[in-house]
Amino acid sequence: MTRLPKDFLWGGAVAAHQLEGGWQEGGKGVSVADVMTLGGPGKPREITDGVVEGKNYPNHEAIDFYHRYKEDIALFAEMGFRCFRTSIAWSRIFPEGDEQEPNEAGLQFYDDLFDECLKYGIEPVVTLSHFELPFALVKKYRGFTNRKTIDFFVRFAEVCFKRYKKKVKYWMTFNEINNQANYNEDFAPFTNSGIVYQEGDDREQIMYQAAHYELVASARAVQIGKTVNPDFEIGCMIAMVPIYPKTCKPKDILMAQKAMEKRYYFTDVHVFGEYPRYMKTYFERKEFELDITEQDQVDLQKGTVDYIGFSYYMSFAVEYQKGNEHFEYDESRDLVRNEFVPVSDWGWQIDPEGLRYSMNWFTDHYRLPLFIVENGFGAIDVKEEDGTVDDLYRIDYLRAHIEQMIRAVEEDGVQLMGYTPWGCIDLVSASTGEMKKRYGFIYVDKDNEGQGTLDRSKKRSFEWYKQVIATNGAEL
Ligand code: P53
Repeated sequence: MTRLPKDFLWGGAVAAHQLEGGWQEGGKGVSVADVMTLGGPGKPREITDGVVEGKNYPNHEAIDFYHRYKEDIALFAEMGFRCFRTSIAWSRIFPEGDEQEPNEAGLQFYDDLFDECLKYGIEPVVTLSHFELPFALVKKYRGFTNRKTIDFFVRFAEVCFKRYKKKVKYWMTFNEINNQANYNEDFAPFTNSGIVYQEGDDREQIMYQAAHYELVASARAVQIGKTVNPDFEIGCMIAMVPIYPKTCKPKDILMAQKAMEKRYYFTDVHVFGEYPRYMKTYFERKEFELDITEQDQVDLQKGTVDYIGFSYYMSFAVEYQKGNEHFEYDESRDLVRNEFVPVSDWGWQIDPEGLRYSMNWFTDHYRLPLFIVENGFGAIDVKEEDGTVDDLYRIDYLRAHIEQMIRAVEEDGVQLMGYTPWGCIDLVSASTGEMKKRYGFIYVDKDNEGQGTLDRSKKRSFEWYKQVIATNGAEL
């Protein structure tokens, strides 16, 4: 047997907007995910100003989990899931985001969903904000660029904590809060924070301000959560993409170190309740004027997280460019190909050892338990006539990563709570809006254009993962 704990949380992960559909059911409001069209590899999703007639919005129907969740959870139970990570679609609970009172139909939906999980002994693991900001908050307040949005989030979090305090123990506040470190592209600032940039904006400064309000909102939510139920485990959620130096030239090493700071300082604030010195000196040098009050600093200190939830798909590499005197990192400019690892069809660099490296890196820096809440391989699957999919490539990817994960626990002593591979059932890709980029153990019959029966069928990886769970990772 492996040395993973007996109660290790094996499961799977999804996000409401990527599978539920039912975008107008039960009084749900329009979310940021509802105004993003279909994109593709190298073709960013268009962000429209509201829902525009005639465009393809893949999240509107998604895989119709809203109506089919019982069937899907039965399949998760068959695989032996001990937990199921999903998010609560904010705009089901507060359709416009700024209401005083929550929407009962939305709350009831998640009561039913969590009951269905608990029926099988599956522990819900819940993300509060997973790229699902009510779109009205974007229009009326410019999303998280506005301090008022802190209060809207905190109200939403409090309602959820109170309502589900007996059903949900594991929480996360903001999904992949650090994606927006990539502020020169539109996708991450919009999905993380509801930022729609205007001409002439200082994109970087605006991003740091919005991220600050989110960090404060997270800390205030943690404080409230702990009073609602002291047994809650509330974590942050970081997109871990370790950044390697291209070579061992000292300038490449420094470049990678500085790039890591810009992508991961978010974790320092979540865990230590204060900004690291390198960010304070950076803000000073750039003369950013950020609204960070004394009360914010108190709140950050009082609302530190219990664990680090993170996603891991790939690693990056950077190279120092002449003239970059301060080793400034621009994710849309500075990444280079790492020729020592293969890439997926979507250009993601596959690097299982990077997972072990990341687990050590987090533990060395923060000394908190970790929870791998996303990992997986987005690939094009071919469905056979009998409905099966021979996805050996997915099994290979997951096996290689689980091997490294177990080595980090057994050989490096990392404390790990669980592992929930991404998109355990096929769903809409976040970055491209495609159905074709599949992650699931369960195939869903639907294509990029929205055609298909929505029928579910088991892939080869279904039985494989079931075995992995049954043997607690011993048989891969
Ligand atoms: P898709 C970028 C880098 C790493 C993870 O991604 C990312 C992103 C943004 O897409 O997102 C996470 O669907 C995210 C999920 C998402 C999943 O990774 O683009 O938390 O919502 O679906 C996979 O292939």
